[in-house]
Amino acid sequence: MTSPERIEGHGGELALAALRAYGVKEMFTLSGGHVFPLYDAAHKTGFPLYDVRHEQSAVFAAEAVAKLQRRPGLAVLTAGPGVTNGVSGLTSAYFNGSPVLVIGGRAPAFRWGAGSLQEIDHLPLVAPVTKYAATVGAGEEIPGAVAAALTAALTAHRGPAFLDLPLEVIFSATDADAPAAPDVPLVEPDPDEVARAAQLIASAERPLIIAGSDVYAGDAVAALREAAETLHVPVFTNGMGRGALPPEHDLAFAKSRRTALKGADVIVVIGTPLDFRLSFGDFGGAQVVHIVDAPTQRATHVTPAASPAGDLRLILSALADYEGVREDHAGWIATLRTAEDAAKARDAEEMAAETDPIRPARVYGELRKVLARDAVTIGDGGDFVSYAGKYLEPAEPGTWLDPGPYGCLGTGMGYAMGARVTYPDRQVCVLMGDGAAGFSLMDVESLARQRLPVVIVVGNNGIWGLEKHPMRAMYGYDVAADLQPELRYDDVVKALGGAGETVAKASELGGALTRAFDAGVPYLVNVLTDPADAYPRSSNLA
Ligand SMILES: Cc1ncc(C[n+]2csc(CCOP(=O)(O)OP(=O)(O)O)c2C)c(N)n1
Ligand SMILES: [Mg+2]
Repeated sequence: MTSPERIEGHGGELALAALRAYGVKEMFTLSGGHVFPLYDAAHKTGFPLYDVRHEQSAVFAAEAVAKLQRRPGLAVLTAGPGVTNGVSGLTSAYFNGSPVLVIGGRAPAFRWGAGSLQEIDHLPLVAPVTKYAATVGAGEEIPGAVAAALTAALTAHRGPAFLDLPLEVIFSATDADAPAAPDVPLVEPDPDEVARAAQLIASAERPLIIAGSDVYAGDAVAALREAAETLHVPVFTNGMGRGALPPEHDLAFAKSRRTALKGADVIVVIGTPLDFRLSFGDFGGAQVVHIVDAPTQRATHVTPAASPAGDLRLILSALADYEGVREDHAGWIATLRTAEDAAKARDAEEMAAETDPIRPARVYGELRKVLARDAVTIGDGGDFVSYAGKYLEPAEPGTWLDPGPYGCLGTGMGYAMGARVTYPDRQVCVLMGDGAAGFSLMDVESLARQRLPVVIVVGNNGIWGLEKHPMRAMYGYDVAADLQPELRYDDVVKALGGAGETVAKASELGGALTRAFDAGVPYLVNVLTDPADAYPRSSNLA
């Protein structure tokens, strides 16, 4: 450092100084010479660095950190194949609105086109799935570029950003202006649109809230609760919104969704798109209020009755302060509670059922007995994860990680790494299909070597269940949908430095799960589940 206003060093040092200023606390990476200066900067300053066996896990780990902690997550990927291997992770972050920054190495600019190793222009590949993508042309531009990329990533609607640093830029020493303190703009909602939404909700007879990931990402969980309580509106959740109201809250609902959607006259969708998960915003006769964190998130395929766009805390606090006439919706809430209780009783039976082979419901019944309230659960798979969504009830916000609407298999070990780094002392549990396991299980080696214990529960039905059953229903036969039955994924984990066991009897699940959480190393419980069991769904394409 020359003075408080100027910093000097090689490109890696300048980048890391700016990254720190924006709250980045660790780097996820897989080795590559093009990015050595970033490692050098981290090594010399004790900045935590975690490495993986496939770049997608680095990006997923960065995304988990970003999702859970509401701050930027960083993945550093080498030029060319390192970056292209990270594209599915970037795309998932784009769909999830996660503030992930990928810094790529890049072949040298001074001989661009001459055929350097791993030479490709990354920008056209990543531009459609990032909010900001740029190549940094000179060392002194690095802090400014990092600040611009992270400002874009952190500004609602949040999302990933990408920078690449040509070889001579990242390796050369220079000096530059020190990064300024982050200044992330707040998106101000239109007060008239907020008032219109409040009036619609307050005067509805049977209103209903569906709160999604941006409520957590926008740190608006408390404001959501206040708005729901003062306006007396039942709340359903999806994605990172799950757990926003504790399950025992009078207004928290999960199982009576069908009754609620059928009966509601006003449906308030907050912080989640009107996509396939919400019948594309078509709820029959009900009016829709769509509350989003930025104007870009407004649906273009439907016209809601009102659609306030802006900082969700501001919008939800304004709803909570509504002073007009408010209904108590007591009859409507009681109707839903009756449906909810009946569904819960059915679930409880399924979760206790003693079947041979084991059905997924029982796995979750046993898991619920050993999971702590603040446990982080991660879903990576098909039907097995749909069941996790149905039977697990996150008790606290920010404890449930699913892949989001992009639906990318393979998040498992990366998300687990990000969750473990975030919460060194909590339970971290990955619910994994046996098919999904193939994408990231090698990264158990990364977890074991870096002493990052997690529990992995595999629903091992020997098939790509979510594809096999629909294909059979559609064609009467299936192809490319079988996996090796009863494969010992626990032995794979043992070979990689973890531990595990196979469970074929329901009565043995409890003991295995207890051992898994006590193990202190990555531990895989390989549960042989019923291949005949298919998750009931209306639309079967995934
Ligand atoms: C990267 C990727 N490839 C393929 C798919 C399509 N897909 C969605 S679910 C699924 C089956 C998952 O099988 P498994 O993990 O074994 O879970 P199961 O349905 O058997 O419980 C597949 C192949 C996808 N979503 N993402
Ligand atoms: Mg399977």
